[in-house]
Amino acid sequence: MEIFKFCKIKKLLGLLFLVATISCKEQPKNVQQIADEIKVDYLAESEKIFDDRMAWWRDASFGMFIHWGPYAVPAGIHNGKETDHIGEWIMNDLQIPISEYEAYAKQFNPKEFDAKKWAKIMKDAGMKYVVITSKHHDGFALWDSKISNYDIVDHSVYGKDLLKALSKACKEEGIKFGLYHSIMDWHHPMAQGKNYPNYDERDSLRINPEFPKYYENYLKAQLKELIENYDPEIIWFDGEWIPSYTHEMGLELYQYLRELKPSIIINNRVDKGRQGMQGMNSSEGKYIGDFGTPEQEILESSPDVDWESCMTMNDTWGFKINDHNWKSTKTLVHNLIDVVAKGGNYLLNVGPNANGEIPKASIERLSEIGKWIHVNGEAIYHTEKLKHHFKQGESIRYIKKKNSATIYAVSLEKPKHNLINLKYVKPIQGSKIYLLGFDEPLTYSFTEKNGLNIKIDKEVFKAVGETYAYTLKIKGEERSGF
Ligand code: FHN
Repeated sequence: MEIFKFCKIKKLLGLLFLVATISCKEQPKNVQQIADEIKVDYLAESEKIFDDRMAWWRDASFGMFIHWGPYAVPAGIHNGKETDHIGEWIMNDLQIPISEYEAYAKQFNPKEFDAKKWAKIMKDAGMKYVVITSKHHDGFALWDSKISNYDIVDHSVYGKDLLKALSKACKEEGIKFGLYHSIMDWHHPMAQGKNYPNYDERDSLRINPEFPKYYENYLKAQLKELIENYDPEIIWFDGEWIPSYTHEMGLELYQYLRELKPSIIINNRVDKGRQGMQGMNSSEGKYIGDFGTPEQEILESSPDVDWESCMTMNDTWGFKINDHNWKSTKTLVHNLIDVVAKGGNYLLNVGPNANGEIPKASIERLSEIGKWIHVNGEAIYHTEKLKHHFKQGESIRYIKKKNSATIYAVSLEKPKHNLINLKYVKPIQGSKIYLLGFDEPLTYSFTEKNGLNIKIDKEVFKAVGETYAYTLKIKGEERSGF
């Protein structure tokens, strides 16, 4: 709420208080009681307050997504049958009755889970925040919920609070802690928890008349205990597509969570505006949510709204024993650069196994990404997209340092003939140009006709070594108009 509005309200309150005191007809409410009744309307937040709240998230650029739960126990195979879909959907796709799935949840016993180790892996990878499944569609709670016993402490043999340990370890490493929470719930009888033979009857096509009770007394109650006990910075909703969940619920839930924690950041899947896997809100209608959520894809464009591309390293979010289709580290680094050049964040997923171990192939890639970021991170964090050009050809991306004249040109391939030509940046006359990872300035020339030509001698590459992308640091301004 803008400051001048608040001052007006304060004057009004003072007047009201005066009138109430003079009349003395009834016990006057004190100013605080009146003020408490005036709620901040978070659905009409000013741009300035929104920008201040989003600032850390925009600067962070890179986070870890974690899909973890009882689905890691079957790990893609149930009664000898293997699902060809994502692992966390096994209950639905192989039509596992609730009682049988509850047995997997009971068996869930991640004895090797080490929260400190996970937080260190995130930190060394250059990830500034984490979003972990508090509850996925299967309805199982990875924390000690007082609202339900279908959780890691009361139902599983493991018996310890996973979110409590991880939120503590992340705070110690300076990693912002976020939660993925599914609105759809295949376990709760007032949501989609019916032993229907298949998903379509569960709720993808029908309205559950009891859903409002689940929404009010279960979904909101569990979110309240998550915010009060684990202090997340982000709530990442999913499963909003079900017909039982309405736009009105979305608006109300957003307001409710912001009142619980005004600084919390909430994705656009809290509401109904998302356009499928492309993840951005429809321009028709006023849908709420702080950022768009393209899934398994990177936007072609560079929109002027906040967005985050979430992606798996292989083909599944939740652990599957036989999914070895790992993306190369080069692809993952190039995805990060491409997303940041377009003004977005990259949320890269790991799917830990039932023992509580992050797959070795994920750890290897995260370590390699961390080594690249260790040299080139200044081009990733606290940056913004250029106004006109985020790329040149297919192999160059442009990124601007916030509140600075520094522009980074990142070559996704090793420049040929030790020369790189940049069209869209004009260096400040006499300024020095560097290749990150090499201390000495590079030789370059600039003309309006030919643009910026930068020479990178062989010994420079030798010093920097073979790497996933080469970042040139230029003090200058963007050239537009062509
Ligand atoms: O159904 C979920 C899926 O299991 C996974 O959580 C992804 C990643 O956010 N979201 C939904 C599919 O769009």
